[in-house]
Amino acid sequence: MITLFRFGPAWDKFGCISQFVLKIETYLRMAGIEFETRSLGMGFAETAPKGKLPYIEHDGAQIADSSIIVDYLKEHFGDPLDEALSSSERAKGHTIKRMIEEHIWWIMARERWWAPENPYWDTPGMLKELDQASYEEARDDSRRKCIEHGVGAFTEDELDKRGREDLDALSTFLGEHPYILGDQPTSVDATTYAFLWQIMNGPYTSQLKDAAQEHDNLSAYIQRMSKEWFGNDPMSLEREVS
Ligand SMILES: N[C@@H](CCC(=O)N[C@@H](CS)C(=O)NCC(=O)O)C(=O)O
Repeated sequence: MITLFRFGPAWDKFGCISQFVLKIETYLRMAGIEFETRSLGMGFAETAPKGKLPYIEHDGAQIADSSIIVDYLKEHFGDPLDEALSSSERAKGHTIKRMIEEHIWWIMARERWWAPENPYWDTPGMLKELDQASYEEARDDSRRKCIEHGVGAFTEDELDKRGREDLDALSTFLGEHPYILGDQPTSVDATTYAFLWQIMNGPYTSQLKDAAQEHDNLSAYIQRMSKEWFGNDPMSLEREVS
C-alpha cells in the first residue's frame, strides 16, 4: 500500500492545499494505484525527507518530490499512462509540466501570500494554529522567497499578463481534445488538473482564476477530470489513516 503524506483537508473542498500533493493523488487515481493518506499539518517538516510535501511511503521506503515519486510509481507499478507516448509527445508533456510547476506555482504562491483574504491563515491544522507573530514571520519569509524568485517584484498588471500567457498556452494546447496531449490521459494531466483545479477553486482573490475561467475548454477539462477520477471520496477523507 502507498501512503501519501499531505498537509490535510483545508478550505472548502481541498483535500490538501498543496498543488503537488494533489498532483500525486491525481496520478495515483488515474493509474489505478491503491493508496491511503496521512495528514501531517505543520508537523510535516519533522519527517519530510526534502522538507516539503508530498512524500510517499512504500515497502518501507520514503520517496520525496512529486516528479521523483511519479518515476518511482512507474518503475514499481508499470506505466499505463505514458508508455505509448512518442518522444515528441514526451517532450511536449515535459515542457508543459515544467511551465506549470516552475512558473505557475510561483504566481499562485504570490497570489496566496498577498491575497487580502489571508487564505493561508485560514488553514485548519496548519497556519491557523499559529499566533499572529508566527504567522507574520512565515508570511514574510515566503514573500521574501517570492521576491528573490522575481515573481514578487511584478506589478499586478505584469503578473496578470504572465499568468494569462501561461493559461492561454494551456488552453491552446488542449484545444478541443479531452486531455492535454490528445485523446488519451497521460501523466501531464495529473499536473495540469491539480494546478488548474486549485486555481479555479481557490477561496481568495485571484487574477489567475479570473483568467482561467475565461477559457471554456479549461473549465470543461476540470469538470471532465473531476467526474472521471474524483467522483468517489474527492478529498480522500475515507483514505485517511492516523
Ligand atoms: N519540487 C517539489 C515541490 C514541493 C513543494 O513545493 N511543496 C510545498 C507545498 S506546495 C511545500 O511543502 N512547502 C513547504 C515549505 O517549503 O516549507 C515537488 O514536486 O514535490
